[in-house]
Amino acid sequence: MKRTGAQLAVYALEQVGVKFTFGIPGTHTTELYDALDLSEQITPILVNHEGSGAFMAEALSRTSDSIGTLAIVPAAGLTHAMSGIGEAFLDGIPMLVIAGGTRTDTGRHYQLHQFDQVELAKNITKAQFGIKTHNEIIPSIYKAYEIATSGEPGPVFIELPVNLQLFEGEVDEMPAFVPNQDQSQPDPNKIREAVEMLKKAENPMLFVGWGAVDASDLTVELAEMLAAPVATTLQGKSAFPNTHPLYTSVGLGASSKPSAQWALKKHDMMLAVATRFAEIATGSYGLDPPKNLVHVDINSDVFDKNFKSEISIEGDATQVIKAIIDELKRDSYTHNRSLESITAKLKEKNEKYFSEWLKGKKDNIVSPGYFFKALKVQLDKDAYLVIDDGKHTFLASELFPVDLPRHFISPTDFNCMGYCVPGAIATKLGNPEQQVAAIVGDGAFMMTGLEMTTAVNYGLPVMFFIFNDGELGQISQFQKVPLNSKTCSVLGEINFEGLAAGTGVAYVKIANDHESEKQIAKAIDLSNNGQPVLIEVKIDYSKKTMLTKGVIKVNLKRFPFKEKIRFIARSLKRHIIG
Ligand SMILES: Cc1ncc(C[n+]2csc(CCOP(=O)(O)OP(=O)(O)O)c2C)c(N)n1
Ligand SMILES: [Mg+2]
Repeated sequence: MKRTGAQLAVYALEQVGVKFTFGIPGTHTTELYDALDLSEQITPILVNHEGSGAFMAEALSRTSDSIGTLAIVPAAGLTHAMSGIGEAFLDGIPMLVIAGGTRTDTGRHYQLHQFDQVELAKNITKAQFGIKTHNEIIPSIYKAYEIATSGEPGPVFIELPVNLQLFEGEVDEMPAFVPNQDQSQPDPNKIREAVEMLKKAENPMLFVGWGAVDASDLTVELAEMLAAPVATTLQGKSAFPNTHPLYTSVGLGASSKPSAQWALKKHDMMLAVATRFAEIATGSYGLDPPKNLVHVDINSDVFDKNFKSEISIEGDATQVIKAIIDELKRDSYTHNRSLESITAKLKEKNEKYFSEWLKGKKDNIVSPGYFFKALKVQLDKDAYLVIDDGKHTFLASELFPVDLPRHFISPTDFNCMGYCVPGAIATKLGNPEQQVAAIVGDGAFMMTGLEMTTAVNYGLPVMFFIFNDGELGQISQFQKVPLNSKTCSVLGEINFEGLAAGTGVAYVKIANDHESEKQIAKAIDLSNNGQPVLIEVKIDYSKKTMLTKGVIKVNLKRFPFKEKIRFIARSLKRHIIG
């Protein structure tokens, strides 16, 4: 049968369940875009910048059941998109990146956008496909989807040359997509060993990451069977209900909340699932090696990288946790700890920590504690929170409890500013019935904030809360004490009301603590009535988060003695003499 390459590609994308593509068309993708437009299943979404498009694809994969997909022009589209592809690559998020390719049938050189894209994509995607014939298109997209969604998921790159898209070619068949059912099981001997260790432990603790996000119910069951406190990574914050009495904090070590520090101090055995003990999760590796570590991950590369494990189990989080629960049940295991005293201690520590953020309402600025309290009370229980990277990230992670899996997302290990506005738009696209609140710093907002026009164009009533401190706050705070300067971390004046008007979103301002509740209610009301809304929050960043305190503490401690003296002397000199 004869089909154009564009038709074949769209057929394959439909078969693997794609619902949206993100990107900007160019001469190398107009046929693809036309075929996408004719699809009843797929809607191609126009973005302002492919970097935003990639953040959108990433966020759609995180918060919905269809895979985030890019449709971009060769080279320039790919280099722009790399920020979001990097997020997906380091956080294990499935994504399909379809780029047009220059003509392969003319023998011409120095074509527009001509570049070795496959080579460019190598360090930032799980696999790359440079398609050469019509017959390769469907099988390549199926294979790409399988790679993107299996093992540790990730982005996969596909180059589709423009001549294949444009012209008809003969294909042998149009096969339907049949998902690979192969599910390798975790090693039963290792499960047994882990169970023996859990049974012997006096104070086990769980630490879970994003890879366990769909195992939340099982993790709750296991934590309750063990009476074990639970901490999560930042990506994995929603992998365990934050209002559960056994939940402690995001992070492990000096940068985690006091409840997690208490549990860590007491633990004599740790079951870590789907975490790499990366820098953010551990607050710059600010903890002693976990005791009797059982490390579970789908990617065996992560074992023994940062902390040595006693037992490592390669496998999917859901399967491994289920297998452990089944074995414990078979042994009729019951713990002999006092669940009440453990949960009472965690409650006391968590409540005390939160109360430190509520030290009296201010008249001229917004305190993070009152803000997040009011936001939590007023948002629906199934609202999504999308965060960017900065000081606001850690405030949200410490002060806003999230109970439903995948309902809190943030750019974490690749840590790319600019994620939030596009990420929130895609989250709303994938979840039109749920509220979506974006929490973004003023600096990060300046990177991709104009994408609010996409929310307007597609009728997506996201609430964009901008924490306006006039600075790149997370960085300026680290400059202030040691350097007594804020080099390149003070932003110019930004007229957010003007930006709202210019992009067609509603505008609400929160200037002090007395206004928080009323203005949040107003924003939610506007959003519930179909209006995207920018909420400017005059935020008070004077109080440090645990993350900040912990990172400063552990890093300074590690400085060589002479360097420590030099830093302290320089700081004193700059603060005294200037
Ligand atoms: C693409 C990119 N550039 C620079 C950084 C370094 N960085 C991390 S947080 C931060 C400050 C963010 O400022 P803002 O968005 O205003 O958030 P705030 O910290 O003030 O809440 C910077 C510059 C980064 N993570 N990503
Ligand atoms: Mg800021």
